[in-house]
Amino acid sequence: MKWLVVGVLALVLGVGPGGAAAQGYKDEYRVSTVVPVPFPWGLAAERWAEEVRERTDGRIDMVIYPGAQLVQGEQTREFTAMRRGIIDMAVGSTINWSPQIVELNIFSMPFLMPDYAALDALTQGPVGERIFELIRENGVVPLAWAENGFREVTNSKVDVRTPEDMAGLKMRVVGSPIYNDIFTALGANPTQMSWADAQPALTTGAVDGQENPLTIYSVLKMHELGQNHITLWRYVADPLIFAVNQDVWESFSAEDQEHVRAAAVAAGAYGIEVAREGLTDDDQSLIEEIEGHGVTVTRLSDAERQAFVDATREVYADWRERIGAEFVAMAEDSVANR
Ligand code: X2X
Repeated sequence: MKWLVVGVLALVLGVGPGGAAAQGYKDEYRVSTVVPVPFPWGLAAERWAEEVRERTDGRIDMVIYPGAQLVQGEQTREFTAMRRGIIDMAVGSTINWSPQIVELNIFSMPFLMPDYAALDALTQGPVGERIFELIRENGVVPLAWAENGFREVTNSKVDVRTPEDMAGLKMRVVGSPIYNDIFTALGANPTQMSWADAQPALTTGAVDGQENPLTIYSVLKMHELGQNHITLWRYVADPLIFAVNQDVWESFSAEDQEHVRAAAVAAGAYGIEVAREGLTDDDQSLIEEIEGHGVTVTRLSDAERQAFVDATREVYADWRERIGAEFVAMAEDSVANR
């Protein structure tokens, strides 16, 4: 009798020896992102879904829900919703998940990563490993990295070359309190809001400025929203993480788990490539294209950049304690030895 019950249960759940696992699969897996195609973030997510569909012969059908719509646009709730199974999967920014995992703020430490090699040294080294471990401990399975990018500061009022130029600028900032601290230290007037609220705020001029990768600036045509002053300062960069709710992950056969992981790794490599296009030392074409719209792009000398570093040192020191001094030291080592 007992074995009959177990057998019936296995049938209902579609699991058990021989792995008729596909029977237990959902018709659709809901994947959360903040921005859609053609932003590099959306392209990475779409590529993941396409590769999974191909590799699993359609057994796993992933549908992208951009705009953080599965959490009503509140992107800082994405991680919790994925942990609880309200969202099956996500390609999420480290910024948006940092309210739940404080160590993710490492990528928001002002001026920690001067270049792409530094960013790679973190995601591909012990810092990245530790972050994946923390995500797993939180009931979510992380698979691979992609990239939103270095976040440059833009506004509709002035060329920003010194921290003093930012005095009183009304800035939209993202959902980790470290951003409020950074912009307050620089003398600006930061307001935290979701991406859903940021777009109308920029359109109506309710805020003077914002900070985001130039791929976001360019796809959104922010020059048409009056964001005519850009300063290249590479103060922080947010990587993206491909992840799956743990129960969903465990419902997949071992073979399909491998397909989903390999597809994420491939989509991540592609996502990083498109996120960097036109923004590297060798290829500045995206920056030049933006300048072609009459936008002023301010490039800081080392000394000028140092003034911003100095102005945010206290924030850095404060967040070193909050994130964990040992972990921050590990990151600093990785950057120094890149
Ligand atoms: O809200 C933002 O600025 C965005 C789109 O970059 C993130 O989700 C972190």
